[in-house]
Amino acid sequence: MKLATWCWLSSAVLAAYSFLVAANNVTEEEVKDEPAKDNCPLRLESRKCEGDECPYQVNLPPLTIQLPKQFGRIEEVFKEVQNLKEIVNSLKKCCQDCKLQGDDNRDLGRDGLLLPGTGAAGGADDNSVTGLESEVNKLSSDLKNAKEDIDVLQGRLERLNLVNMNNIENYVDSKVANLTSVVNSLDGKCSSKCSNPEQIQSRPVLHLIYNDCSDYYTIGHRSSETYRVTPDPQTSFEVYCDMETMGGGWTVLQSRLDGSINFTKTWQDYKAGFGNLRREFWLGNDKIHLLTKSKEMILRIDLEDFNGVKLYALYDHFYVANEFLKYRLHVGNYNGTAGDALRFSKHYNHDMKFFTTPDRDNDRYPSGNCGLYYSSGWWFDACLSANLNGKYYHQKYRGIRNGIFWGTWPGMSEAQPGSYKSSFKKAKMMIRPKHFKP
Ligand SMILES: *[C@@H]1O[C@H](CO)[C@@H](O)[C@H](O)[C@H]1NC(C)=O
Ligand SMILES: *[C@@H]1O[C@H](CO)[C@@H](O)[C@H](O)[C@H]1NC(C)=O
Ligand SMILES: *[C@@H]1O[C@H](CO)[C@@H](O)[C@H](O)[C@H]1NC(C)=O
Ligand SMILES: *[C@@H]1O[C@H](CO)[C@@H](O)[C@H](O)[C@H]1NC(C)=O
Ligand SMILES: [Ca+2]
Repeated sequence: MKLATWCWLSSAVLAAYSFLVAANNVTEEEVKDEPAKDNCPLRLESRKCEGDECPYQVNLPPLTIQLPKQFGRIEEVFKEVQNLKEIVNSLKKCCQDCKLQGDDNRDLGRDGLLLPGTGAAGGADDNSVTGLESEVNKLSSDLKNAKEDIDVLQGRLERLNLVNMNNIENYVDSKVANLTSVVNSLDGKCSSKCSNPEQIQSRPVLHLIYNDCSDYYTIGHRSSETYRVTPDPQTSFEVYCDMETMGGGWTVLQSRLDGSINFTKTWQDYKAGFGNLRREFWLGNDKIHLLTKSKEMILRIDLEDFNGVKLYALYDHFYVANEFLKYRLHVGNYNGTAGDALRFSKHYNHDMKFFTTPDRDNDRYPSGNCGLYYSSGWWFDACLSANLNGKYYHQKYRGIRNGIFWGTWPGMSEAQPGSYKSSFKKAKMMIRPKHFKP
């Protein structure tokens, strides 16, 4: 019976609607910064006092965080959605009443579609049936309108994207990071304008925050060493900085050079990082996430084989998502000499893949765990055209290709199955802000 179909339709619309509202979208939102204030908002003054131990007072500019104005509108949208839900509910109830009525009049009912206009053709029929028909037609068009309204609202919700707390968190983080960098840059400027020139000698050391190695480079540190970075206001940790390659300022994420560290590790190990920063190590997925989240980064991969051939790959964008998103990899355009093994082909592409470890299968290989098979934690596809966390072999090896691998290396893919496979002497992954100029 057609009436039953409409009833079903209305509950389907309801179900679809609640699914859409529940779905969170992870698209990131661009946030525009206001133009910088040119005068110096940071003031350093000494209070009037005797003796040489005078207290200082630092006035920091107030921190105002403006949330996007669409915030107000999301509430509106929720209200509208709530109203619609009520309308759909009442339609549903109406529909059920109609069905009961329809059952009562079953004997008078007809087969076929109840379209507007059929009332005229069925003029000979009982009045109550015609009335019922037009009521049902009205209901069905109301329902159609409601569905269209819901579609429109769904579109608006998707555009707002504000259900996602990550956006807000990123926005606030970027504001705090910006304020910190403004304070850092004012440190030098203000001292010359401060009221008492005697204070310049004794000016207090402000706590400066270095997001990554490029900030150390900027203030004049030129030796490749370990430094403490603070990519996120709540988190700081040691990293190794490469201040030589291509101008310097690189934060090193991974290094292989002698096989002293076993890279067959668990999800938890790859999350926290392991090894020795001055030798071989994996910095850790949480740290890599914070470093790549605080600024837009580029990635450089340096490789050296046992014949002394050195090549590199450069990606003009590099981002690793958080653990909730399984540390999904995002790489930009390739440039370099080693070949684009991260995006080798349609079938072997590590971009946008989740991180997999021997104990956590997030890869695209349905019947097994690539991380377990290749003894590595990596952004496996099904399975690989690159794997810099494979086993360290000191020479050519046979069997499963589970060594350090870069599929576009000259001669690398030519080896026949069962023949000897070559590995790498050195591998290194490092990042630097995209707009950094050494
Ligand atoms: C998120 O939004 C994008 C476009 O804005 C869309 O392509 C994608 O399917 C949405 N994802 C979900 C889970 O709704
Ligand atoms: C901080 O924000 C100002 C504008 O408010 C902008 O000019 C500047 O480039 C930002 N700095 C950083 C490091 O993002
Ligand atoms: C590396 O660690 C894995 C897992 O603990 C172990 O199975 C493997 O034997 C180790 N490899 C070496 C060379 O020690
Ligand atoms: C690749 O990098 C080199 C050196 O940085 C640069 O000169 C060249 O323009 C880049 N090529 C592309 C296609 O980006
Ligand atoms: Ca799998």
